Formats: sequence, structure tokens, C-alpha cells
Amino acid sequence: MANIRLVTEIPGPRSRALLERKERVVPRALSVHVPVVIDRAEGALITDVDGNTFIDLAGGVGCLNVGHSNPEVVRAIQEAAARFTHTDFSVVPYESYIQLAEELSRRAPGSFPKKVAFFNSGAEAVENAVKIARKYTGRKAIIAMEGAFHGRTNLTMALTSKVRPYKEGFGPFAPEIYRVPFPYVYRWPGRPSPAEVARQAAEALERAFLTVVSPQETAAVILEPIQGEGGFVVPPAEYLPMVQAICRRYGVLLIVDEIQTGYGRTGRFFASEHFGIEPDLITVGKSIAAGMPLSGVIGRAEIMDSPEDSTIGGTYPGNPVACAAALAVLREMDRLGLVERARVIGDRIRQRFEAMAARSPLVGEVRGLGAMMAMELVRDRETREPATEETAELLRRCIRRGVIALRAGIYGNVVRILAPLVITDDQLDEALTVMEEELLALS
Ligand code: PLZ
Repeated sequence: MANIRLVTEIPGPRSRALLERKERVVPRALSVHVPVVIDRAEGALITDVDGNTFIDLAGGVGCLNVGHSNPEVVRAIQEAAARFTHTDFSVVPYESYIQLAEELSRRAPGSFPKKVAFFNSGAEAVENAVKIARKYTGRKAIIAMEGAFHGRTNLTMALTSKVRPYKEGFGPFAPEIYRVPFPYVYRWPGRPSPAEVARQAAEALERAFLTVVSPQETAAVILEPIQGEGGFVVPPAEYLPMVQAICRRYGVLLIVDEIQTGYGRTGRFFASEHFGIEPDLITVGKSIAAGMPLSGVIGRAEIMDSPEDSTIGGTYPGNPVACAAALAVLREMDRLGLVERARVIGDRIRQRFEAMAARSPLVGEVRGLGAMMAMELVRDRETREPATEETAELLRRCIRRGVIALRAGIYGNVVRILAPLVITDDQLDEALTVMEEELLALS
């Protein structure tokens, strides 16, 4: 229990000096959540330039399931970089890309043949999934969910459903995007049972095909199996199979964005597996290459093959150093049993969060799947008024005590855990004890 080590005030003098320089040359839109500058990191620990060590429950927004500076990943990066750093796969191909595509088509749900294309960012993967879906179906409309997050490029901003800070002032947005409600049980009007919320949400999708857009003109429904930025919203078990059935009935593709939920986070390699669905296209990113810029689209072979020669690509997609890192990530996930570990971590976090809920009226709901756990904070458990300011204050206080965590949710009132899955029990307990103390102090 002494993983956190604070040797200066937070931020310390070196961090403060660097952040002053940042203010002068970096636009203020790139504001920072943790006001310290990193020097190095290992596993689930981050050390800043003043020598303070923090426990990291954010993992670079869910990119570090195998841990910071994982030695095998670092070695793979060094070896790949020493051989070559870039060719553009469509100019001169390399084996690591091919091998990674083989690995991911094997791991993705669905017994049908699959193909995989790689890109740089999550948003770019989503953009390409939409391009491919439109090409395959010859249709243009895309249905996205309320509360969704799919990225910050123009098309993915259009798919994203939180006005501030993602959309306001940044339009006009890409056309032919339609929105239906996601089954957010805790905030569903009338507060019916989860099964009833699932039924009503699926019915809203069916109704959209009568009142909003023709199913014959709809290329795809895109959704996160568990909403990430939207507040770790877990749909009732029935919902995703219902959506898949509706999509199949109309020949509409189902694109499942597993950028935040994939790579073991939820206790299965893909969250889709929990719900028994077989998406037509899956987007992956974040933990795929331990923070090296890499993302991918995995899909049914015939769909992935619908765009012709040279119609998908770019300069950097599937960079060879990132592909080498991604192969090492998969080896490490298997070697360390991180998918199973996510379940153990998740159980531990759930227990601790439920204990917090028993002691603090601020906790409105504890929810999540596997290690993708969250607490939604409210000012009043009956009205469920979001405790947005309190959530921000809680996370600020945690940072001052050496614990880094993020918030989420359309109201910014959800404390979420995206810790590296290599976090030790001891580190997790220490971090959650700090969080509990600060939560009780605020309550
Ligand atoms: N799809 C489901 O979670 C990225 C965003 C951080 P990029 N989520 C973290 C921020 O403040 O922008 C995300 C996601 C899902 C797509 C994306 C987009 O991935 O790699 O950030 O483009």
C-alpha cells in the first residue's frame, strides 16, 4: 500500500513551469485533466517530472490494457523501428500487418470468413467502416445512438451525440446521420424494468424506419456495445440481439464500435461476445497497440471486399512499428491472462463501489461489465439530478492525492475506471481507498 509517492505539492515546480510554457504555445482547447507533466510510466504507475508517482486508473483513456511501458511491447517497438519505420502498406507491404489481420479475424465473433484493414485513430476506423458499409449496401443513411461517441472528425462528430465539448460551433456536420435512443436504463423515462427499456428502445429503432428514414436507404446502424464516453451505459441483455435481428430483417449492416470496450476490457475479448451478437463490422482501436496510433475495421470478408482496388487507404494506416506493438500486445494479453484478469479487477471494483454507495448518498448507480466499471453521481437519489460539479471536484481531489481517474457521461457525472489490466490488487485497493475517502469527504 505505498505505491503513491508524493514529494511535492501537485503540481510541483517543474510541472508548473512546463505548463506555463504550454499555455503560451498550445491552444487552450487542448486543456489538461491532470496538471502534471509525465516523466515515465510503468504498469499502472505514472511518475511526473517532479518525482511524484500516481496510480493511473485512466490508462490513456483505455489504451493501456497491457500496462505502461510493457517490456515486451517496448522491445517489439524498438526492434521494428530499427528495421524500418514506414513504407505505406499499399506501396510496399510487410508481414506484421498481415499477421495482425490473421490474429484479429480469428478472435472476432462470427464463424464466417473475415478480413481486416488498419488505420491510425479510432475516428478513422469508424469513418472507414461507414465508407465500406455504404459501398457494400449502395445505401447512404447511418443510424447512430443518443449518447454515442465515435470520434472528432467531421463524420464521426456527426455520429457523436454530446453537444459540448464535441460539436458546438464545429458544424455543419455530415448529412444522412439519424439518431435513436440507446437503452440507458437508469435515465429512461418512467423508469421501467431493463427488459421493458430494451423493448422500447428496439421499438424506437423500428419506428425510425417508418417515421425518419427508409430501411431500404439505410446502410448501417452503428453503436457501442457499452457506451464509453456516454457514461459506461450497459444495455439490457436483450437489446443488442434485438437490434441485430432488426438489422438483418432489412439488410442493414450492424457496425459495432469496440474501440473502448474491446481488448478484454469487459472480461471478454470483445464486448459483443457477452451479448451473443456477430456484428458485420467491428471497429477496434485504443488498447490495440498500447497507445501507438493504430486502429482497425474487422468485417465479413464479402463486405470488406466490396470497395475496389485502391479505394481505401492513406499514407500511414497500419504503420509497421504500431503493428509490431499490436502483435506484442496480443502475446502479452494471452501470456498474462488479461481477459480473465479484467473480470477479477471488475469484481473488486464493483465491491468497492457498492461499499461506497452504501456510505455515500452521492452514488446513484454502480454499473459496468468486467473492468469497465463506473459510478454515476447524483445530488438526489430520487430525482437523479446529476452531480456534475461534485464529480469534477472528486476527480480533482483524487489527483491531488495521487490517483488519476476520468469522468464520462452526457452530464459529466460518471466516474469511470479504465485502469491498465496489469494493475496489482494492492495498487487498485490503494487507489480506491483514496477515492472512497475523498467521496465521503464530499458527501
Ligand atoms: N469510438 C467508442 O471511445 C475514443 C476520446 C477521447 P480516437 N474515446 C476517447 C477524446 O477526448 O477525444 C473513441 C471511442 C469510441 C471512437 C473513438 C475515437 O477514437 O482514437 O480518439 O479517434
